[in-house]
Amino acid sequence: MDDIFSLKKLFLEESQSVTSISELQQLRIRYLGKKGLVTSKLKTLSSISPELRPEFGKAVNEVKSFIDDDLKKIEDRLKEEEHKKRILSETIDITLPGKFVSFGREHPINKVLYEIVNIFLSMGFEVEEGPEVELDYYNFEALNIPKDHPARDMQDTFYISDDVILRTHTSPVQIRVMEKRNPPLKVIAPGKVYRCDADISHTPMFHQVEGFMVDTDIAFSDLKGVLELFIHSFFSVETPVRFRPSYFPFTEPSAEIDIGCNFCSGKGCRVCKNTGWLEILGAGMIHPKVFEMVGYDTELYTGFAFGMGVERLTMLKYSIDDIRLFFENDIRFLRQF
Ligand code: 2U9
Repeated sequence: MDDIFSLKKLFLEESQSVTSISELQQLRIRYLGKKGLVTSKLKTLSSISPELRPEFGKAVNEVKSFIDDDLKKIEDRLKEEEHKKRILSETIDITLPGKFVSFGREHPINKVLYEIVNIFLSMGFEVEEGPEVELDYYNFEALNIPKDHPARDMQDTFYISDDVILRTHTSPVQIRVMEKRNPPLKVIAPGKVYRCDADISHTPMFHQVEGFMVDTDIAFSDLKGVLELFIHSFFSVETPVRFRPSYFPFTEPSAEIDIGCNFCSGKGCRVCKNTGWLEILGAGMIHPKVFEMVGYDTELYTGFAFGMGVERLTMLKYSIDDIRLFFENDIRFLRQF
């Protein structure tokens, strides 16, 4: 009987130091488990003399239910403590500043590219795209660019192989369109182009929007009207426009189009090299040789074509003096547009 009372005393001592559910589990096994201290006492019941057995049995069962009850109480207390601890650790300090979420935004080049495309869409042009890795035939040959033209030089064009290159303009898109479809056509070709060049105003990859219109009686005046309308929508209705004679192998006659310098209002400055004018577009009437290459009747059809560099237009619109800023991915620069 003394053993039983000291077992209860031992339990009371040991249960004091329990601080977690897993320790409590160990304690339960130690006392009430199959080979536990209390269970082994119950197993000795048969070896006790019949007169003492009821009293002994009663005492062991009392200690057993005492330990059982106490274990439950400790378990409730530990669970309550753990719950409180968790609530405390999960407390949110609503006075702390929120986490900063950084949003991306449209790149200024894409923004201006879509702006240009939308102006032409509003004039009824369609958008066509084509491959950036292009055949020499579509990029040069079909555009009446002769074999000895400087643009064909290794210095200016990225060659993949003898007859495969990275397109140097989006003009091959228009050749492909003309090969597939017949006039009337009113198409723009926006996209990336590649030229072996790098300085303050040139990068090896840049964006162009080219366009063309072909029908039975397209005149130079149509070209003039469309491009003036474009310039006045893109810059402002006040912007002065000037057509200047030029030369391209794929157009005849050809012109370069200038706008009044918006840095000095035409007075002459460093940006316009004291001319008061800035070149923004190239254009002309599509050369009959180009029509012949795609099998169009040159007696029946005429057309105009034009081309512009998106980086250059963006630089002029936002007074940016170094093209490389577009490709450095400095978020402080990109955020301004
Ligand atoms: C076809 C026929 C003719 C497209 C044209 C230009 C003039 C031009 C430059 C502007 C700045 C290229 O990005 S830039 O360096 N482009 O000056 N482009 S006419 O003429 C075509 C196109 C397709 C079938």
